[in-house]
Amino acid sequence: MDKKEIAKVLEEIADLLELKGENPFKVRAYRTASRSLLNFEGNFKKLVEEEKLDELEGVGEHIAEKITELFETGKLAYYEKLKKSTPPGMLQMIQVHGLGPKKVKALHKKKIRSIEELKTAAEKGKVAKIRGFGKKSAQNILDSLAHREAYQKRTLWWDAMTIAEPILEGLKKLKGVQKAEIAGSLRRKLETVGDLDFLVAASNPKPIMKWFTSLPGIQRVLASGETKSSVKLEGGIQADLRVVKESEFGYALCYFTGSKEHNIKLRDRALSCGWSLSEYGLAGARKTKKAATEEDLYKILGFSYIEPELREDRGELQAAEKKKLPHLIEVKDIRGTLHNHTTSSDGKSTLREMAAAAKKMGWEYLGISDHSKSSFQANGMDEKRLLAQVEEIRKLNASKSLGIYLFSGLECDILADGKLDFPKKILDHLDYVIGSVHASLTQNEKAMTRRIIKAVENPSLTILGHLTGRLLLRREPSRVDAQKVIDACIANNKIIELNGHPLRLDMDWRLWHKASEKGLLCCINTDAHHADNHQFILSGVNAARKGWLEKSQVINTVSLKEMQKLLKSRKN
Ligand code: DGT
Ligand code: CA
Ligand code: CA
Ligand code: ZN
Repeated sequence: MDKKEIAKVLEEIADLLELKGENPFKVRAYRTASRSLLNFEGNFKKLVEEEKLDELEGVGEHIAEKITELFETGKLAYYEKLKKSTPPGMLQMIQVHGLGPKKVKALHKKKIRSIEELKTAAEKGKVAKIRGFGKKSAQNILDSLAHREAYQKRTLWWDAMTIAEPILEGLKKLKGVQKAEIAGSLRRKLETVGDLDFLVAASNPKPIMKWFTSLPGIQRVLASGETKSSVKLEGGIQADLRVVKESEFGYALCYFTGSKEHNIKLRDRALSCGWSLSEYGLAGARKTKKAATEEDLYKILGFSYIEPELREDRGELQAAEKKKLPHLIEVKDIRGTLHNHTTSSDGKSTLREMAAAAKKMGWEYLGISDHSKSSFQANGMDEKRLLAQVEEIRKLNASKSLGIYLFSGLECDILADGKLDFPKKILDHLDYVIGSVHASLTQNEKAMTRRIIKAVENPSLTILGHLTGRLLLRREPSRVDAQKVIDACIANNKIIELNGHPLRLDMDWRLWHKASEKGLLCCINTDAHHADNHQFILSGVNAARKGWLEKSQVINTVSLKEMQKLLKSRKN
């Protein structure tokens, strides 16, 4: 475990001890130790290995032992024991956003001892009446519970894909399988998916169904029919399989790819020609109108081929009819990214490792943008460390030893009042500045919008990072008037990032089509915190494609020379 993860465990131990009503000094020691870890800027590994942890504030002999155990094994017996001895309802409740140990204890006293009881009590207005709660806090609890429920129903695209890919490979290898594809929202590259949909063409479905319903990672078989089965996989996600005849495959693939809204429009088009479209075929049409593939089907219905990412009923059919679909950006168009962290802040890989991995991606350049000082939890850099990094990058570029060009950037905090974390004279040393909101995320819409626009109007800012700060299936987006921010960015010649991290995908793809038509430029980044994270360019490009973006609307598709020019011209 690293420093940050260990700090989190210590904080959780403090919560659990407080729940148990332990000595407040003991509780406070864990909290102080957790904060000391986060604030420590030196070489943490060395500190542990040289047994000097007790030099940190709040860390005595006992806590030092626990930190060492976590650092070396990634586990802590004491922590596990503590969790086991806490009532499960309490453990669940403390994870509800906005409920700390004090509130959970107060609830417990009023015999509210599980998530279910909490929900009922809050709905009946009982929670609002408990001392220390009130109407607003009861409403916040209800909102958190609703989000929690919604989050549990879906899975991140990236995680779902990781599960689905080996299953698809398995299906393709089975004897008798003529075709196999992923369908549904997973194929449309939606940011989260409800379940996995597989489609197979084969003349004998039986052995395929048998293979599917006896996959190793299965929790439960939900349905097992002749041509359709559903299973629940370990981890809780459901997977559906359909087996069709090869002659039906094009129709079925289109149908099961969806979206439902897109399908309805397609069916309407067929109806207007006097045909009836289903997953099995196009009934009523002449024999010559037979679609072996999706391409054929769209053509028969009078459309050019529509990529799955666009099938969301957001104007794609009208565009396809007029042959005006965008020429969507592809991963191979990307020549580098600009939002990347290193061990100088909270990244896990060094500058050189990040650069080497980017070169392996086939990129020409990489922009380094570690955190600024106000992001102390992410080990943000102060002026001195930042300037040292600028110098290091300058030297590396001059030595030409990396085989890839590095840009000096910064992910600069946008403070609560809209100011940037560093003054102009420091930011002037950089090739570019990404401005991001990391704290005070709960401001109201007006304040947040004003704050971000103020940053956008700052001449030192080049790119606006992850607009809403959302973490998919974990944290709701902050409230902000995106249209106003988009307009401000266009007026001030600023770029908005499409953060490709599978948890973020922020700014949302639904906003890109219209914004780019107005002239907004995009930078697809990965927000890499590890050399392996450059892979996230795939989820970033997926979202860009869902937002109708073309290569020319994404700045990091240009060559190194052009990028140097572009960044220079955008410096005030
Ligand atoms: P999800 O799983 O919630 O992320 O979203 P999808 O789109 O994967 O939905 P799913 O798994 O329920 O169904 C897969 C596809 O099957 C869906 O995208 C379109 C098609 N489909 C399902 N139910 C209907 C329906 O009632 N009408 C039509 N036209 N198509 C449907
Ligand atoms: Ca699905
Ligand atoms: Ca499904
Ligand atoms: Zn970042």
